[in-house]
Amino acid sequence: MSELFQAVLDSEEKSDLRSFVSELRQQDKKYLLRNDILNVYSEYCSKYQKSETFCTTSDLGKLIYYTQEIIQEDSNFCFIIRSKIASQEIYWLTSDLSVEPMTVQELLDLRDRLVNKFQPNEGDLLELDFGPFYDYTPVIRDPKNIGKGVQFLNRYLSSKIFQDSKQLLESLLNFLRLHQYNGVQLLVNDRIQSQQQLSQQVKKAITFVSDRPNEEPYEDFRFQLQTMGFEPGWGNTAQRVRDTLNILDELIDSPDPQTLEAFISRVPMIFRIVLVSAHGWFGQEGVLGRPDTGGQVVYVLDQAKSLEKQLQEDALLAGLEKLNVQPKVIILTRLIPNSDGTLCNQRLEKVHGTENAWILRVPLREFNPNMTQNWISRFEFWPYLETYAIDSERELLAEFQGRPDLIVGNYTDGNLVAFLLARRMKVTQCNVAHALEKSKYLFSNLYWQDLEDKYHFSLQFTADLIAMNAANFVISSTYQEIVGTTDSVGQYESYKCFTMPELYHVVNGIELFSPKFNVVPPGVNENYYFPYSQTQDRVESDRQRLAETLFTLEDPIQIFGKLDDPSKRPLFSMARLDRIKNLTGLAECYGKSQELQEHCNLILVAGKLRVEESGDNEERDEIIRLYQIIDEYNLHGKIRWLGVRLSKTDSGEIYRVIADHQGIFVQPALFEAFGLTILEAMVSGIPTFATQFGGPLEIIQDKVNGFYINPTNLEETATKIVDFVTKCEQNPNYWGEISQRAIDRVYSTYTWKIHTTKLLSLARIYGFWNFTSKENREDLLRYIEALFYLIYKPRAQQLLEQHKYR
Ligand code: UDP
Ligand code: LCN
Repeated sequence: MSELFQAVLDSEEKSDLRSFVSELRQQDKKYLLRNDILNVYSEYCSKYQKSETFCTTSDLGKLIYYTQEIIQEDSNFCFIIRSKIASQEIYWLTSDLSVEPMTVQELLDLRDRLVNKFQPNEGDLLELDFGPFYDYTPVIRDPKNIGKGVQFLNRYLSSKIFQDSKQLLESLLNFLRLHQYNGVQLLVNDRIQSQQQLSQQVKKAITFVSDRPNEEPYEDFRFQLQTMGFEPGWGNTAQRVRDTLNILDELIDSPDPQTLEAFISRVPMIFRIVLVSAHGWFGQEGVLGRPDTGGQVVYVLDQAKSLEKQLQEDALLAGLEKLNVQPKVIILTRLIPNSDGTLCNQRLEKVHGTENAWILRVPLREFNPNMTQNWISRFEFWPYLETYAIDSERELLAEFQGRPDLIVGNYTDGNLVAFLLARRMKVTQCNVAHALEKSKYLFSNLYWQDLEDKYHFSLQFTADLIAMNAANFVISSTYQEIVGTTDSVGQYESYKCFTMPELYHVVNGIELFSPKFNVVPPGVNENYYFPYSQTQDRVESDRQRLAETLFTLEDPIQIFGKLDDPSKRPLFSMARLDRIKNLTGLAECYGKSQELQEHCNLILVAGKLRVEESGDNEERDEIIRLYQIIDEYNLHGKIRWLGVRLSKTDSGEIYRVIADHQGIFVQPALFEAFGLTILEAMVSGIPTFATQFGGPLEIIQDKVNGFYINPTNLEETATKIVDFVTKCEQNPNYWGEISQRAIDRVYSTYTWKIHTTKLLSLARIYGFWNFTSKENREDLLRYIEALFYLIYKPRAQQLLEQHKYR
């Protein structure tokens, strides 16, 4: 039994537990989440006049602190206790205070009973368990190392080389033999036939290059190396070749994790990358701010540019200049024939500022043209993905003149397409979630049937399970995206065990301790987003035009509101108008605080101004709500709402203009997976107040380079901002100090250079790992395929039938 439960039951606190349980019985809710539990406990503490110390430090207090959920059935309770990150224990507490452990299956049955969907006949429901497939792969032990998969894998692989050097080095040799560029053999040729020969020849080659001047170009001694068994790819100069060979020599003689990583990171094996971002309006202009089109597009576009640059640098350093290597990055997205003035109906578009990065748009197969000719919400996109992947494979093979070396999926749909493509083409698959919807919508799995018409979560969650398990590696923007924090469950963690009543039970949906998980945060595009003080890079006419747009321009088509006093400090936010972004919450917080209104104007860049212009349910609801709040709190004269679609250049300059006015950026989302606007605001030098729920908790260090807010507590949020403003008014340097620290934070931790170097290093290591262990994955992939064909496909087909009549 849980030590905490035991401690409570064995002490005087047993009677406190009894009284607390009786409080629980009074609740209307039968399913309490952590916040509800803490509220009941705090009420209990005040009702029974418990001391502060008792409430927090008693065993009962600790038990409550770690309890994530309590479910009541009759007069009994199920407690889900998460005293450690990424692990949960389940207990059944009966009315006479006896405690029994519960199995995951019992918990899922209980949840089903709660919503009257219990299947009484054993065996009626499919049970999904991915656990056994991870039994033979190494797993991380300490939860704090979750997300550092590659470090772990390097340690594991190098120790295997150490223990079983013959087999792994043989494997390494075969791996090195594999690499070619446009039919030209790289690294080693047929002269090296065994690992002993490899070892001998490496030493010989080191002696040979050591006698040459450091800077001598590789081409000058290429043929001598060739006769020793070495082809291009070791370096561009004698020094670089020597270094690479030395690293390999060390790896063969005394393998250690750093040497393995250093060596594999130099292997020229990635030249062609596909980034799949299937659903949205993917373009370079005029697409951001639409309901499904936000950070993912920004992320993928910037990542493509940065990857291409890094691949070029790597190819040069590897000595491949004469092979005329042209790394290519393709962003694969859907072609939208009715493209609303964007280029989304164009098959191929070059990514600005690159030599060989492209947006390749593949249309959906013609079905009901009302659907396939237009934008389709991400919640409705599922039926088209399989044929889309098949068509895309053909187009990609033609564009690359061969197979890609890495496929990166984005969001559930892109990850599913990445899985289908990677499976067909036998390529390394990487997943990026951006935001997993399951944790965004409360109880979305338990009540999936009620939500199905609108959201089709049965397809989305099945696709998530498929893609995250199939991926060779997953990159997440934060640690908590994987396993949350001490008091909140991670996004991936929420797939560990859950019920989809009457569809399936997931008893082990993902191995969170798998080394496949790696935290690699994105950066910010420094050409567009840079500090306001970098005046030499700013265009004065843009500054003036955007200042006017923000504060004074009268343009009722795109701008709502006229400010009584445009010189007040701007409280600024920019986001898509969806419910979770909670701009309406920010407006309400501002509306309720007279003090905030006295000090600041509220300026929002958000979606559209008119319901009739929106095709999205949530956006429409938010528009209506925002107008209601403005009227209810009479915010006329204090608020500006810009329903504009900004170009990249303008969106960068807008932040800087806000910073010129010593403004504040607020990100009030109810949950934010990462939050690129936070990076953009911070690098521009705006002190930023961001939600404490999600990624911002890792981006910002509270009160050092920004501030956390709890967007559900409007009064506290307003007070925090007012306190900051007051402090700035008292101390003229304060705003500048926070501003500078925000800038420093981004440059030290969130750049695309850091991101792509890490990503490419991961791709190489996982490529090697995949090569050495591939036979172990086939059973997992077969299981996943069964899930795809037996669950996903029939449901997608049903949805397609519904689309016939749209
Ligand atoms: N954005 C924009 N115009 C808008 C709303 C958002 O240009 O009206 C951009 C914003 O600058 C940022 C991205 O869209 O680059 C939003 O990314 P974030 O990660 O903050 O949120 P998401 O929309 O992906 O949930
Ligand atoms: C999706 C989100 O919801 C944001 O939190 C991220 O910043 C964005 O994607 C980019 O990853």
